Formats: sequence, C-alpha cells, structure tokens
Amino acid sequence: MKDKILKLLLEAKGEFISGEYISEKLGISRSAVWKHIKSIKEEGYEIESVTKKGYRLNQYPDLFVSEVIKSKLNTNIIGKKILCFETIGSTNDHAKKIAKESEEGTIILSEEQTKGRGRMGKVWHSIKGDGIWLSIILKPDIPPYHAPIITQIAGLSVVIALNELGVKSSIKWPNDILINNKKICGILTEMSIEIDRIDHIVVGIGMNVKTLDFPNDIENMATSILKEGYSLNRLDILSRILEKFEEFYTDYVSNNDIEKIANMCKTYSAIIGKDIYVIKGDKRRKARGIDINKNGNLIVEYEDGSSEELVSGEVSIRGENGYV
Ligand code: BT5
Repeated sequence: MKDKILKLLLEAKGEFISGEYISEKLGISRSAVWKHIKSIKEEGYEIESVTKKGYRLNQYPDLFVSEVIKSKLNTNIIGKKILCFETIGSTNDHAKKIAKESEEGTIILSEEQTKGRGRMGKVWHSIKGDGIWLSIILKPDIPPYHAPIITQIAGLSVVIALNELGVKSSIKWPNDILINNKKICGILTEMSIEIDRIDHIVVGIGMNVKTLDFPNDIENMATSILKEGYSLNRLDILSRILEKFEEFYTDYVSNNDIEKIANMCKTYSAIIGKDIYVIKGDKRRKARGIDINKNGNLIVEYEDGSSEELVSGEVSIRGENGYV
C-alpha cells in the first residue's frame, strides 16, 4: 500500500493531492492514508501536508525505489521493469537467474552486493549505499561474437552520461571508466548462448558514487564521484545512464553499426596515443595504444614495431605509470 501511495504522490509531480482522493483511489480510510504517509516520511521522504489541500511530495531520499526511478526515467525498454534490493550477492547473478522469464530491459539494482564480481571471478567491492550496482537484461538478435560491443555501448553510455552531468571521464578499453586516471566504474558483460544464437546478455555496471574510503587493495586505483569533488545524486546518474544506454543500444540493434560505436569510444578513449602495458595472463608487454578499429578491437604497437589487434576479454591494460 505504501508503494501505491508513493506512486500517486510521484504522479502528482509536485502538486498537492487530497487525502480523500488517495483514500478513494486505493479503497482505504483517510486515517490509514495518514498512517502510511507518516511511515513513508520516516523513510526520508519530505511530504508536506496542508489542511484542505492534502499532501505534496517535496523531496525524496537517494535510494533505489522502483516507483521513484520510474517517475524520473524517460525510456521505453530499459528499466520498464525495475527490481530493487537492499542487499544481494551479485545483481549479475540474480539477473542471470531470472533472465529466461524476464522481459528485455529488466534492470536489477541493489544498495549493496556481498559477492560483487569483476571479470574472471575478481572481487568487485560494492559498499552499501555508496554506489550504483546495476544489471540490465538484454535479448538482442545478434551473433554471439558481437557481444563485446554491448560492453562498449555500456561504457559509452556511462561516459556520456557523466560528461553531460559535468563530470569529465574517459574509457579504458574495454570495460573501465576513469576519472583523473582512477577507476570509477567497471562493466561486466555475460551471455548465455544456445547453439549459435544469444539467449540473453546481462550487462553489469558498477559505479562508485559516494565512497570516500576504499578497501586497501584498491585505494590507490579507485575513486568515486564524491571523492573527485562532485556532489551528484545516484538517481540522477542512474536515469541518465539508462537513457543513454537505450539510445545507443536500440540504434545498434536496428542498424548493426559497430563502427559508429567504436568511433565514439575512440573519442572518449583514455589509452589511444598513450604508453601502456598489455597484460595476458602473467605476461606483461610495453605497447602504445594506436586505434580502436571498426570492429571495436584495440590496435596496439609494441616496442619492436609490430602491432596487434586485441579482442576484449583476453587482455588487461595498465598505464606505464600506474593504473593508466
Ligand atoms: C570490472 O571487472 O571492472 C567489472 C565490474 C562490474 C561490477 C558490476 S556491479 C553490478 C554487477 N554485479 C556484479 O557482480 N558485477 C557487476 P575487472 O575489469 O575484472 O576489474 C576488477 C578489479 O577492479 C578488481 O580486481 C579490483 O582491482 C578493482 N575493483 C574492485 N572493486 C572496485 C571498486 N568498487 N571500484 C574500483 N575498482 C574496483
């Protein structure tokens, strides 16, 4: 019932709605309405009540609540269904579990992850309330070998969303987003294939928003929006990312123009023209980032003048002096 009242308050878009209207609409007594409003307020929602006018929602807390996100979100597919958790193992694991029976564009969010994952089983720290821990379920009709482009679409959406919000960021091919050469966001794309077609893809996006103290193992290479001096609301960042993602994703699935995505990624690249290390397993080789080609692959040139086309998933990139 609380969710339904919240929905009515959100739909009123800052206007007053009367207790009578809510009670009639939801078939509950006026005093029940008042009790629910009281408990919604206790969760941090600022609700004004004025005699003869009713209730008005003035402000809401920066929490993941599906009705609130929906009221902000301007998309058709991505986020049509939103599942929010207080805590979860990994949003990607949950997304994979429910993918078969879920609609394309369903998103899963959690305030905290206890088993957040990076690539190849690496740990992804997901501190409660500090970040955006998000997974998106997709069902594109594309060949499996095109799946890495989804990581790039996600990266592009994050970078463009942040830049539009005034936060200058760049992409470290293939799956990291950086601010001032530190990692603010990582992307983990996983797919399920049936013979030669994709059954579903889960794209996981983890972004540090409010973290000031990072665990020891990442304190020198990680940063957050707040740590970089920007005070942004998680819900504003999230809705902007999802809107950008829908724009690039729908364009890609209808036109299959990988080169367009690759070119945009190149514009925002943190490693083109930079000295880097290419790391494969325990081997590390000095190189220079040269290009992101029309297939979205990274072209590097080694010190001996030879070059290589790298496909995402097989390498890690590190900067010559530190993270990038
Ligand atoms: C990634 O892997 O960067 C992908 C991270 C994806 C996380 C999202 S959150 C929602 C969804 N559910 C999940 O379970 N995962 C996804 P990779 O490139 O392998 O980088 C992993 C490395 O990043 C770790 O080994 C650490 O060095 C570093 N790291 C871990 N937590 C971090 C954090 N919060 N911020 C910055 N760096 C971190």
